[in-house]
Amino acid sequence: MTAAGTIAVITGASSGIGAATARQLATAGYHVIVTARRKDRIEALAAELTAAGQRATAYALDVTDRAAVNAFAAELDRFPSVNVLINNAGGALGADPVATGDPADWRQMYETNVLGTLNVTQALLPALTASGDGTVLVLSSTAGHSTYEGGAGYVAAKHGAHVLAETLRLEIVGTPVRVIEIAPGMVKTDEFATTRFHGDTEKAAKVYAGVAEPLTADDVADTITWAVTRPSHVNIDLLVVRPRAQASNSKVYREL
Ligand code: 8X3
Repeated sequence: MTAAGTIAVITGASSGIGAATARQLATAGYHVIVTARRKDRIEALAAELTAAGQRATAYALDVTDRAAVNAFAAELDRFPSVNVLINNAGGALGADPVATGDPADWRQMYETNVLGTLNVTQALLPALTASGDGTVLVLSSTAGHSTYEGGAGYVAAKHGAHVLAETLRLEIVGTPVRVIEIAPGMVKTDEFATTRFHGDTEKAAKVYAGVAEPLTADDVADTITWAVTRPSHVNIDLLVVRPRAQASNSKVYREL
């Protein structure tokens, strides 16, 4: 897909992988529509990109609020077409065993990672199809493909996101919309682990302790940008990306 004149919507664009993806897609020539709950953050990001001569629009959005998502989709009518949707909003809450995990964390993770992706994908699919050349990208995780101790709530939610992507691809084959899933392993961002541990920065730091080079938000944004900018007939079904020091979710090399 060529970027000139095309619109890419990015959810969860206020930080981490979402913000990095917005920057890289804007650099690639897309008009990026950056959405997240934190209005100040996405407005600052859009202002930064616009000041650099790129095209960016901010729209405050909670992907779990279906009415708000529908209103957002209606707002997009003022653009000639919508070509790319990056479903990035989501994340982990808690790392407790099944025996003691907090159901509220599990519910919230299902809401953001699965229903949030469902809401935005359903609302934008008509416009993506009408564009004649659409892309739905789901940012899942290696947690969407295998499990690990303490991960069940997040793993279950990311398996849900994976299934959504895989099923949608089956259902819409023959339409001009492709469905891409990117599944990153360990990515060190400002917020992922701190959010997971409800603000406990010590526990968050342990996730990356001794790991030479966890992936960065830019590394993942790079794979997203690569996948989205392949020619339209090329569908990267699933791309799994991990740091070299991580062989599986539970097999990580640490220099301690
Ligand atoms: C992040 C990967 O290993 O923390 O999506 O579940 S992991």
